[in-house]
This record gives sequence, structure tokens and C-alpha cells, in this order.
Amino acid sequence: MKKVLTLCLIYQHPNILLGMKKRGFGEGRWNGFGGKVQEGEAIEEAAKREIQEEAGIMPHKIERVGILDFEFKGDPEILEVHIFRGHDFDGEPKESDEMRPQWFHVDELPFDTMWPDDKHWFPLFLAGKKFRGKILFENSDKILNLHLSEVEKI
Ligand code: 6U4
Repeated sequence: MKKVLTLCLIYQHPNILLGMKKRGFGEGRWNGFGGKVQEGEAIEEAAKREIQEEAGIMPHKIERVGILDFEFKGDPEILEVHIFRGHDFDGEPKESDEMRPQWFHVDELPFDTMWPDDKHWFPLFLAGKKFRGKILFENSDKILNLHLSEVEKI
């Protein structure tokens, strides 16, 4: 069983826009914006829709830079998260029911209050690389296994 999700990060060097997840999966963590791809929806369209819903902004152009498969021990469902990078956008980031957006300097990312996998793949993201990975969680705080590799094309 596989569920396809999006995660969109706006990176205007040296700052990156994250949101504090106020409810649902990943509550209490800083993360990019995203969610489930709906039936019949293109993945990139879903990424744009979610960031518009959660942060009130519409990116001009987004590029897919990574795909990560997440598995939780004992749960047959795989979360396939497609990671996008954007730069320019229309609108002003504003708080929604789900997320509270805030800019962070890349040297001061709040890794302690982000998903534990983020500290592993953010360096690739920030360096403009493309990557694929597979991460097995014991629970939402503990990684049992992590494979990450840089790829030419995604
Ligand atoms: P709804 O539909 O609002 O109930 P919710 O349970 O809040 O959904 P959703 O749709 O916001 O979840 O999706 C979760 C988001 O978290 C997606 O953008 C993908 C992202 N995500 C999930 N696991 C992650 C992980 N290990 N590391 C990470 N982002 C992750 O950086």
C-alpha cells in the first residue's frame, strides 16, 4: 500500500520558509508545506495547492528535487513523499488552520523540532542536489534505518 504526499520548500538563499504544523501528522514540528495527492491530480499541482492552502502563497515555479519513501515498523503503508523546491511566489505567507509559516536562516534551522530525517537530507536540498531515499521509523521520533543517495535525475 502506498500513499503519495508532497512537501514544498521555498528557498530564497539564505532563508527558507518553514511552517509549524498545528495539527495532524507531524504536529508540533517545523516542516515544509504539503499533503496528500488527490485522485486525478498531478503531483506538482498537488504541491502547489497544498502550499496555497497552508501558507497562503502561490509559487511561480517549483522543481521536484527528491523522493523519499517512509515506512513505520509494523505498518504496511509506505508514504512516498515528493519534495519540491520553489523560489518566487505570489502573496504573503500567512498562518492557516494547519500551519504557522516562519522564515529561517539556513544556518539556524530548527532540526530538533523537525522530522528526524530532515537533518540528513537538508544538506543535499540546500546544495541544489537531487536525491532519493528510504527511511524506516520505529515511531515518529526514532529512525531504525536510513538510505539516502544523490541522483542525476528525478
Ligand atoms: P490531513 O489531510 O490534513 O488530515 P495530515 O495528517 O495533517 O493530513 P498532511 O496531509 O499534512 O497530513 O501530510 C503530512 C505532511 O508531512 C506532508 O507534507 C509530508 C510531510 N512528511 C511526512 N513525513 C515526513 C518526514 N518524515 N519528514 C518530513 N516531512 C514529512 O520532512
